[in-house]
Amino acid sequence: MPTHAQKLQIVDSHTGGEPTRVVVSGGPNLGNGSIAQRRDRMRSEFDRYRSAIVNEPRGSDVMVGALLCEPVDPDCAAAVIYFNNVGYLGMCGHGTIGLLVTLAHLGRIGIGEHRIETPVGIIQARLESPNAVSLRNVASYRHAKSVSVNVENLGTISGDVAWGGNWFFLVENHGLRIAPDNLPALTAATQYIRRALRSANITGADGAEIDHIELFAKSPTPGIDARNFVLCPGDAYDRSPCGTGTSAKLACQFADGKIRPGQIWRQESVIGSVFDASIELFEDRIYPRIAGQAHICAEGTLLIDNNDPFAWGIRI
Ligand code: PYC
Repeated sequence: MPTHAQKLQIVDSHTGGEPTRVVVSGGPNLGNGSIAQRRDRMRSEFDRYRSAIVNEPRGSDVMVGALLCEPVDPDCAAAVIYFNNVGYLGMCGHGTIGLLVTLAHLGRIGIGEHRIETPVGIIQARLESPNAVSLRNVASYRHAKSVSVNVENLGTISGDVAWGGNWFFLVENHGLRIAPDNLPALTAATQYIRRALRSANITGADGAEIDHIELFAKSPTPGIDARNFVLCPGDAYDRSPCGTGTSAKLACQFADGKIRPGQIWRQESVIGSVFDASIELFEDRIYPRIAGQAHICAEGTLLIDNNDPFAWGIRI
Protein backbone atom coordinates (compact mmCIF):
# COMPACT_ATOMS: atom_id res chain seq x y z
CA MET A 1 0.00 0.00 0.00
CA PRO A 2 1.48 3.45 -0.85
CA THR A 3 2.28 5.06 2.51
CA HIS A 4 1.56 8.57 1.18
CA ALA A 5 -1.95 7.73 -0.05
CA GLN A 6 -4.93 9.62 1.38
CA LYS A 7 -7.33 7.28 3.16
CA LEU A 8 -11.10 7.53 3.42
CA GLN A 9 -13.06 5.15 5.61
CA ILE A 10 -16.28 4.01 3.98
CA VAL A 11 -19.28 1.79 4.63
CA ASP A 12 -21.32 0.60 1.65
CA SER A 13 -24.95 -0.42 1.89
CA HIS A 14 -27.80 -0.90 -0.52
CA THR A 15 -31.41 0.14 -0.14
CA GLY A 16 -33.64 -2.00 -2.31
CA GLY A 17 -30.68 -2.59 -4.61
CA GLU A 18 -29.53 1.06 -4.84
CA PRO A 19 -26.06 1.56 -3.31
CA THR A 20 -25.01 4.22 -0.81
CA ARG A 21 -21.36 4.77 0.11
CA VAL A 22 -21.11 6.61 3.43
CA VAL A 23 -17.76 8.35 3.91
CA VAL A 24 -17.14 8.10 7.62
CA SER A 25 -13.78 9.89 7.77
CA GLY A 26 -10.99 11.25 5.59
CA GLY A 27 -13.13 13.64 3.53
CA PRO A 28 -12.20 17.26 2.80
CA ASN A 29 -12.34 19.97 5.48
CA LEU A 30 -15.37 22.01 4.44
CA GLY A 31 -15.36 24.45 7.38
CA ASN A 32 -18.18 25.19 9.77
CA GLY A 33 -20.95 26.67 7.64
CA SER A 34 -24.43 25.28 7.17
CA ILE A 35 -24.57 21.92 5.41
CA ALA A 36 -25.76 23.72 2.24
CA GLN A 37 -22.72 26.03 2.42
CA ARG A 38 -20.43 23.03 2.98
CA ARG A 39 -22.04 21.26 -0.02
CA ASP A 40 -21.35 24.38 -2.14
CA ARG A 41 -17.74 24.47 -0.92
CA MET A 42 -17.28 20.79 -1.75
CA ARG A 43 -18.64 21.47 -5.25
CA SER A 44 -16.43 24.52 -5.88
CA GLU A 45 -13.18 23.49 -4.16
CA PHE A 46 -13.17 19.75 -3.55
CA ASP A 47 -15.23 18.19 -6.30
CA ARG A 48 -12.38 15.77 -6.98
CA TYR A 49 -13.37 13.94 -3.77
CA ARG A 50 -16.87 13.34 -5.15
CA SER A 51 -15.38 11.80 -8.25
CA ALA A 52 -12.79 9.74 -6.35
CA ILE A 53 -15.48 8.29 -4.06
CA VAL A 54 -18.25 7.37 -6.51
CA ASN A 55 -16.78 7.22 -9.99
CA GLU A 56 -14.88 4.31 -11.49
CA PRO A 57 -12.46 2.71 -10.72
CA ARG A 58 -13.70 2.69 -7.07
CA GLY A 59 -17.39 3.19 -7.76
CA SER A 60 -19.82 3.16 -10.66
CA ASP A 61 -22.52 5.28 -12.30
CA VAL A 62 -25.10 3.95 -9.89
CA MET A 63 -23.22 4.69 -6.67
CA VAL A 64 -24.54 7.48 -4.43
CA GLY A 65 -22.02 8.99 -2.01
CA ALA A 66 -22.92 10.35 1.41
CA LEU A 67 -20.29 12.46 3.13
CA LEU A 68 -20.94 12.29 6.85
CA CYS A 69 -20.45 15.71 8.50
CA GLU A 70 -20.85 17.30 11.91
CA PRO A 71 -24.31 18.82 12.27
CA VAL A 72 -24.73 22.51 13.10
CA ASP A 73 -27.87 21.79 15.12
CA PRO A 74 -26.86 19.85 18.28
CA ASP A 75 -30.24 18.06 18.16
CA CYS A 76 -29.22 16.35 14.92
CA ALA A 77 -27.42 13.01 14.91
CA ALA A 78 -25.52 13.87 11.72
CA ALA A 79 -25.33 16.11 8.69
CA VAL A 80 -24.84 14.69 5.21
CA ILE A 81 -23.94 15.75 1.68
CA TYR A 82 -25.26 13.42 -1.04
CA PHE A 83 -23.61 13.18 -4.44
CA ASN A 84 -23.41 10.97 -7.51
CA ASN A 85 -21.35 10.42 -10.65
CA VAL A 86 -22.13 13.89 -12.04
CA GLY A 87 -22.92 16.20 -9.12
CA TYR A 88 -24.82 16.77 -5.90
CA LEU A 89 -28.29 15.77 -4.68
CA GLY A 90 -30.46 17.96 -2.44
CA MET A 91 -31.80 14.97 -0.57
CA CYS A 92 -31.71 11.25 -1.10
CA GLY A 93 -34.36 8.94 0.32
CA HIS A 94 -32.67 5.63 -0.27
CA GLY A 95 -29.40 7.24 0.89
CA THR A 96 -30.94 8.38 4.18
CA ILE A 97 -32.23 4.86 4.82
CA GLY A 98 -28.71 3.57 4.08
CA LEU A 99 -27.16 6.27 6.27
CA LEU A 100 -29.23 5.35 9.34
CA VAL A 101 -28.53 1.65 8.92
CA THR A 102 -24.83 2.50 8.56
CA LEU A 103 -24.83 4.69 11.69
CA ALA A 104 -26.50 1.84 13.58
CA HIS A 105 -23.97 -0.65 12.20
CA LEU A 106 -21.19 1.64 13.50
CA GLY A 107 -22.84 1.78 16.91
CA ARG A 108 -23.42 5.54 16.62
CA ILE A 109 -27.22 5.48 16.90
CA GLY A 110 -29.79 3.19 18.43
CA ILE A 111 -33.39 2.29 17.63
CA GLY A 112 -35.54 5.41 17.66
CA GLU A 113 -35.87 8.92 16.20
CA HIS A 114 -32.90 10.81 14.75
CA ARG A 115 -32.68 14.15 12.96
CA ILE A 116 -30.41 14.46 9.95
CA GLU A 117 -29.30 17.77 8.38
CA THR A 118 -29.30 17.83 4.59
CA PRO A 119 -28.72 20.79 2.26
CA VAL A 120 -32.49 21.06 1.65
CA GLY A 121 -33.65 20.74 5.24
CA ILE A 122 -33.77 18.55 8.31
CA ILE A 123 -35.06 15.00 7.92
CA GLN A 124 -36.72 13.29 10.83
CA ALA A 125 -35.84 9.61 10.54
CA ARG A 126 -36.63 6.59 12.69
CA LEU A 127 -34.46 3.51 12.94
CA GLU A 128 -37.17 0.88 13.37
CA SER A 129 -34.80 -2.10 13.55
CA PRO A 130 -31.15 -2.59 12.47
CA ASN A 131 -32.22 -2.72 8.80
CA ALA A 132 -35.51 -0.83 8.68
CA VAL A 133 -35.93 2.95 8.55
CA SER A 134 -38.83 5.31 8.09
CA LEU A 135 -38.20 8.96 7.36
CA ARG A 136 -40.19 12.15 7.12
CA ASN A 137 -38.92 13.96 4.07
CA VAL A 138 -38.78 17.70 3.42
CA ALA A 139 -42.06 19.33 2.37
CA SER A 140 -42.89 18.22 -1.16
CA TYR A 141 -45.15 19.81 -3.76
CA ARG A 142 -46.31 19.84 -7.35
CA HIS A 143 -44.89 22.83 -9.15
CA ALA A 144 -46.73 22.41 -12.47
CA LYS A 145 -49.41 20.01 -13.72
CA SER A 146 -49.67 18.40 -17.17
CA VAL A 147 -46.78 20.17 -18.83
CA SER A 148 -46.44 19.18 -22.49
CA VAL A 149 -43.10 18.91 -24.20
CA ASN A 150 -42.16 17.77 -27.67
CA VAL A 151 -39.70 14.89 -27.31
CA GLU A 152 -37.42 13.55 -30.04
CA ASN A 153 -38.53 10.06 -31.11
CA LEU A 154 -41.51 10.08 -28.71
CA GLY A 155 -43.68 13.00 -29.83
CA THR A 156 -45.61 15.12 -27.35
CA ILE A 157 -45.26 13.91 -23.77
CA SER A 158 -47.12 15.39 -20.85
CA GLY A 159 -46.03 15.23 -17.22
CA ASP A 160 -46.04 16.93 -13.84
CA VAL A 161 -43.11 18.89 -12.42
CA ALA A 162 -42.72 18.19 -8.69
CA TRP A 163 -40.27 18.66 -5.82
CA GLY A 164 -39.52 15.82 -3.41
CA GLY A 165 -36.07 16.99 -2.25
CA ASN A 166 -34.88 16.87 -5.90
CA TRP A 167 -36.72 17.99 -9.06
CA PHE A 168 -38.76 15.41 -10.99
CA PHE A 169 -40.75 15.24 -14.21
CA LEU A 170 -43.36 12.52 -13.69
CA VAL A 171 -44.90 10.86 -16.72
CA GLU A 172 -47.75 8.36 -16.85
CA ASN A 173 -48.66 8.27 -20.53
CA HIS A 174 -45.32 7.09 -21.84
CA GLY A 175 -46.48 3.88 -23.54
CA LEU A 176 -43.47 1.95 -22.29
CA ARG A 177 -43.34 -1.30 -20.38
CA ILE A 178 -41.69 -0.72 -16.98
CA ALA A 179 -39.83 -3.98 -16.54
CA PRO A 180 -36.22 -5.05 -15.96
CA ASP A 181 -35.98 -6.51 -19.49
CA ASN A 182 -36.84 -3.11 -20.98
CA LEU A 183 -34.13 -0.98 -19.34
CA PRO A 184 -32.38 0.24 -22.53
CA ALA A 185 -35.67 1.60 -23.96
CA LEU A 186 -36.66 3.17 -20.61
CA THR A 187 -33.25 4.79 -20.25
CA ALA A 188 -33.24 6.14 -23.82
CA ALA A 189 -36.79 7.53 -23.53
CA THR A 190 -36.11 9.30 -20.22
CA GLN A 191 -32.86 10.74 -21.57
CA TYR A 192 -34.82 12.15 -24.53
CA ILE A 193 -37.42 13.61 -22.17
CA ARG A 194 -34.80 15.30 -19.99
CA ARG A 195 -33.07 16.73 -23.06
CA ALA A 196 -36.40 18.06 -24.35
CA LEU A 197 -37.18 19.73 -21.00
CA ARG A 198 -33.79 21.46 -21.11
CA SER A 199 -34.30 22.63 -24.70
CA ALA A 200 -37.78 23.93 -23.92
CA ASN A 201 -36.46 25.65 -20.77
CA ILE A 202 -38.97 23.80 -18.60
CA THR A 203 -37.63 23.94 -15.05
CA GLY A 204 -38.51 23.61 -11.41
CA ALA A 205 -38.90 26.67 -9.16
CA ASP A 206 -36.41 29.52 -9.69
CA GLY A 207 -35.16 27.98 -12.93
CA ALA A 208 -33.85 24.83 -11.21
CA GLU A 209 -32.95 22.05 -13.61
CA ILE A 210 -35.27 19.04 -13.63
CA ASP A 211 -32.62 16.34 -13.42
CA HIS A 212 -34.71 13.29 -12.48
CA ILE A 213 -37.27 11.77 -14.85
CA GLU A 214 -39.82 9.35 -13.41
CA LEU A 215 -42.03 7.08 -15.47
CA PHE A 216 -44.73 5.28 -13.59
CA ALA A 217 -47.49 2.78 -14.20
CA LYS A 218 -49.86 0.60 -12.27
CA SER A 219 -47.94 -2.28 -10.76
CA PRO A 220 -48.73 -5.82 -11.91
CA THR A 221 -47.79 -6.99 -8.39
CA PRO A 222 -50.79 -7.55 -6.05
CA GLY A 223 -50.81 -5.12 -3.12
CA ILE A 224 -48.47 -2.63 -4.81
CA ASP A 225 -49.88 0.72 -5.99
CA ALA A 226 -47.36 1.70 -8.64
CA ARG A 227 -44.14 0.72 -10.31
CA ASN A 228 -41.63 3.34 -11.42
CA PHE A 229 -38.52 3.83 -13.46
CA VAL A 230 -36.38 6.78 -12.37
CA LEU A 231 -33.56 8.18 -14.47
CA CYS A 232 -30.98 9.80 -12.19
CA PRO A 233 -28.92 12.87 -13.22
CA GLY A 234 -25.88 10.80 -14.30
CA ASP A 235 -27.99 8.45 -16.49
CA ALA A 236 -28.11 5.49 -14.11
CA TYR A 237 -31.58 4.29 -13.16
CA ASP A 238 -32.59 4.07 -9.53
CA ARG A 239 -32.69 0.45 -8.37
CA SER A 240 -34.74 1.53 -5.35
CA PRO A 241 -38.23 3.05 -5.70
CA CYS A 242 -36.51 6.46 -5.16
CA GLY A 243 -37.43 8.18 -1.91
CA THR A 244 -37.47 11.70 -3.32
CA GLY A 245 -39.26 10.49 -6.47
CA THR A 246 -41.90 8.73 -4.39
CA SER A 247 -42.28 11.96 -2.39
CA ALA A 248 -42.78 13.95 -5.59
CA LYS A 249 -45.30 11.36 -6.79
CA LEU A 250 -47.27 11.53 -3.52
CA ALA A 251 -47.37 15.33 -3.70
CA CYS A 252 -48.99 14.99 -7.15
CA GLN A 253 -51.39 12.27 -5.98
CA PHE A 254 -52.49 14.51 -3.09
CA ALA A 255 -52.88 17.53 -5.37
CA ASP A 256 -55.16 15.39 -7.58
CA GLY A 257 -57.21 14.21 -4.57
CA LYS A 258 -56.05 10.62 -5.12
CA ILE A 259 -54.50 10.01 -1.72
CA ARG A 260 -55.40 11.17 1.78
CA PRO A 261 -53.04 11.79 4.72
CA GLY A 262 -51.95 8.54 6.38
CA GLN A 263 -53.02 6.32 3.49
CA ILE A 264 -50.28 3.83 2.62
CA TRP A 265 -48.91 3.98 -0.92
CA ARG A 266 -46.71 1.03 -1.85
CA GLN A 267 -44.18 2.09 -4.47
CA GLU A 268 -42.22 -0.54 -6.36
CA SER A 269 -39.00 0.03 -8.31
CA VAL A 270 -38.33 -1.38 -11.75
CA ILE A 271 -36.40 -4.25 -10.11
CA GLY A 272 -39.21 -4.95 -7.62
CA SER A 273 -37.94 -3.39 -4.38
CA VAL A 274 -40.64 -1.60 -2.37
CA PHE A 275 -41.05 1.50 -0.19
CA ASP A 276 -44.15 2.03 1.93
CA ALA A 277 -45.06 5.69 1.73
CA SER A 278 -47.70 8.08 3.01
CA ILE A 279 -48.13 11.79 3.60
CA GLU A 280 -48.65 14.01 6.62
CA LEU A 281 -50.08 17.51 6.37
CA PHE A 282 -48.66 20.23 8.57
CA GLU A 283 -49.49 23.91 8.14
CA ASP A 284 -50.83 23.14 4.66
CA ARG A 285 -47.58 21.56 3.54
CA ILE A 286 -47.15 17.95 2.43
CA TYR A 287 -44.53 15.89 4.27
CA PRO A 288 -44.00 12.45 2.71
CA ARG A 289 -43.05 9.51 4.90
CA ILE A 290 -40.97 6.79 3.30
CA ALA A 291 -40.17 3.42 4.86
CA GLY A 292 -37.69 0.91 3.51
CA GLN A 293 -34.83 -1.39 4.33
CA ALA A 294 -31.08 -1.22 3.79
CA HIS A 295 -28.34 -3.79 4.20
CA ILE A 296 -24.63 -3.25 4.80
CA CYS A 297 -22.55 -4.82 2.04
CA ALA A 298 -18.97 -3.60 2.58
CA GLU A 299 -16.64 -1.75 4.89
CA GLY A 300 -13.30 -0.47 3.77
CA THR A 301 -10.67 2.15 3.12
CA LEU A 302 -10.40 4.07 -0.14
CA LEU A 303 -6.81 4.93 -1.04
CA ILE A 304 -6.10 8.01 -3.14
CA ASP A 305 -2.54 7.83 -4.41
CA ASN A 306 -1.53 10.86 -6.47
CA ASN A 307 0.80 8.64 -8.52
CA ASP A 308 -2.30 6.89 -9.83
CA PRO A 309 -3.45 8.56 -13.09
CA PHE A 310 -7.06 7.83 -12.08
CA ALA A 311 -6.58 8.67 -8.40
CA TRP A 312 -9.53 11.10 -8.51
CA GLY A 313 -11.84 8.87 -10.52
CA ILE A 314 -12.66 8.64 -14.20
CA ARG A 315 -14.59 11.75 -15.19
CA ILE A 316 -16.34 11.72 -18.54
O1 PYC B 1 -33.97 7.66 -3.09
O2 PYC B 1 -34.25 9.82 -3.25
C1 PYC B 1 -33.73 8.78 -3.60
C2 PYC B 1 -32.76 8.81 -4.72
C3 PYC B 1 -32.42 9.89 -5.48
C4 PYC B 1 -31.47 9.44 -6.41
C5 PYC B 1 -31.25 8.10 -6.18
N1 PYC B 1 -32.06 7.74 -5.14
